[in-house]
Amino acid sequence: MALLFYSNEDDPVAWGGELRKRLPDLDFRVWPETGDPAAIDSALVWLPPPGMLASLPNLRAIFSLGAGIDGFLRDPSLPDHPLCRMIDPALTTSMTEFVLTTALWYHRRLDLFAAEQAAGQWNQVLARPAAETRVGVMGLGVLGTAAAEGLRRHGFTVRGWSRQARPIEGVATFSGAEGLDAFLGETDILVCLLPLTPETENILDAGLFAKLPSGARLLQVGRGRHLVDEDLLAALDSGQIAHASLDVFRREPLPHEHPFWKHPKVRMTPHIASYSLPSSGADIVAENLRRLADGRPLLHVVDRRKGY
Ligand code: NDP
Ligand code: OXD
Repeated sequence: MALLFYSNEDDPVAWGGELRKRLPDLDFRVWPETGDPAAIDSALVWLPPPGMLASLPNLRAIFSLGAGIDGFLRDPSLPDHPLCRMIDPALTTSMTEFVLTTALWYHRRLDLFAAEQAAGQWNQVLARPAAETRVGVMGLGVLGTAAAEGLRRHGFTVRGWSRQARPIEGVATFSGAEGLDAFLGETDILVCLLPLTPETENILDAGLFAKLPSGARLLQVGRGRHLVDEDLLAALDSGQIAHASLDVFRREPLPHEHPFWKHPKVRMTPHIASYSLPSSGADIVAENLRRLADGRPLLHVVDRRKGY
């Protein structure tokens, strides 16, 4: 049986090479050169066109090249086979780096100095110790926990919020709707690392911004549909949010007429906060292919009822 690869963002040659190092007999096929679709029993894919997976009659497992699987669940024809998320040390490390870099950027007031430079002003504002900056991470899963631990190691005061209670050493953790206000109330830099589900869609709205201390900063690395764009623009205008760093957007690439592009209090990156690497990500895919062949349970299967 064969593995089908599809992605517009990931390199099939690199992935095929790394997987064959681990599974020399692997029949690795790259869309659209699929050969007989009936020979394909697993798929390693990112943002496949709707209906593509349903067209494979003998498919038994779907492996996502990314951590967030909301795009898969939007396909009404998605077959009911195990859907496994990407858990890769490189993906986790690159997200921790990005969160830490951005938190440090805000902590050292580089947003302020960029604005002062644009205004031709020279003001020496010194940063307080990192422990006086409170960073709140929404979502304490694989990526959120690693980011919270990285922030704590650096000396920030770290808070975290999840659906169920997730204790993390040295981090003040909160959970559920009942814990959200207390979590937000003492968060100077808010990091969104939630999955996109019906419960989390539009969660970053005016009501949530109002619960943060005035002048809070936002790092949005979850999914574009977490954020109500107009509410962020209003919060930036009022100063309730002092600055926002956005890596994900409702439409990607973000259309050029969108006000975020030129907003002086917005810093954009093109959905690059983190990424998996074939050299490390192939370990988990190869392990799951072995498990599939042996009939053993697969790793990192998405709970479709929860949506992540
Ligand atoms: P996980 O599934 O490991 O963790 C998700 C976390 O979110 C869990 O702690 C979960 O709570 C929490 N959560 C889910 N729903 C709710 C809710 N309704 N209320 C409160 N907490 C909730 O995901 P990952 O850490 O692997 O990834 C998180 C997201 O990061 C991805 O889904 C994707 O959207 C985004 N991402 C962005 C990238 C980028 O480059 N910008 C790259 C990779 C991922 P609990 O622990 O209780 O289950
Ligand atoms: C992911 C992403 O979910 O890159 O892995 O957004």
